[in-house]
Amino acid sequence: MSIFNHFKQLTAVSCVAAALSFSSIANADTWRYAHEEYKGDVQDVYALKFKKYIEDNSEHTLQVYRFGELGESDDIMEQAQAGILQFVNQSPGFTGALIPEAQIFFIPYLMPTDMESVVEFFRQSKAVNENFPKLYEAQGLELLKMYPEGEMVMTVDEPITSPEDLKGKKIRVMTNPLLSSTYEAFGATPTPLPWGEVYGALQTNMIQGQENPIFWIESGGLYEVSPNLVFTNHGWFTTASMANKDFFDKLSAEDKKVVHDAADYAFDETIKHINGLADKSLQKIQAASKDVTVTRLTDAQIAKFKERAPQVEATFYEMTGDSGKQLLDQFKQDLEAVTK
Ligand code: 6CS
Repeated sequence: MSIFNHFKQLTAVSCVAAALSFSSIANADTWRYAHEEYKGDVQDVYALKFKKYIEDNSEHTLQVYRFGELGESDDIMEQAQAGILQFVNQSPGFTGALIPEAQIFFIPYLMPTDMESVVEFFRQSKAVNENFPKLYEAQGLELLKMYPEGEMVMTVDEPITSPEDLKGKKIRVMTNPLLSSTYEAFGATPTPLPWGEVYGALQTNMIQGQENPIFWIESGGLYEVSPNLVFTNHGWFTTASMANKDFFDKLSAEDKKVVHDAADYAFDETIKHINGLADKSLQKIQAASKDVTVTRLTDAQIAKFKERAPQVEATFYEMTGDSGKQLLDQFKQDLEAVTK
């Protein structure tokens, strides 16, 4: 081969290489993902594992925004629906206005109390993995995962053991109407507030209690201003990660797979993280404050709260009609499958 031809061939090879690397750089996007919690919290663990999988398995990078960086939960949902964010993690506790059926998680005493059954339920449930994605899709969202964060615990200004003890107490709830019905049924005065206002409202006695998983009571310092923890066994804090649907639909088949696989990976890693987390957080709280009390309701005391659950279920039907009924039937079947 003449020097000239050799040079031509080399030039062609480097042009192809340059074009290939240019095209992969051109396809390398930075995606934005916002969630509702602080550094090291459960949603942050999920987001960082999701990021790791995406970055290890594609050209793309993920920018994660935590609570407050882009606003409250409702703000990040608006930004995701508008396509300003590609991904958002919003808990059903705030999604009730958009998707009334998402309030199903607030029917008290529906979920089992042991973590193994809860996790199996999220893995296997047809209601969670087949019905919910359609409901989110109707709002322009590709549901990636619903996952549990921890069992709900009430914190109150004094230890309580019955619905009568909650009379006259303003208890903060996330902003979904069904959760208000639950606390009304429990004998309290429900007070819906976005997260950013909860600590201050407890501190100034505008409200006398709230509910959340223990890791959050520890990480948000809620025990400092609401020190009486009451284990009622009435439900699990559930959350959900999702993508803007227009964005997702335009991805290549390969990228779509990476996104869903990243959600599976993040789910598994998050479940490992929450295993034992409640106990560790309770120990930290007890080491940090002498004012904290822990009340674990007896079965008889729980029965007094539980007997009020059917009225909340009736309200769920009123709020969601046939679609809610179908979902709840499926939900119950799925729960039976994992608890029997
Ligand atoms: O109570 C809340 O509003 C918050 N609780 C948790 C566990 N995560 C985020 C949410 O905003």
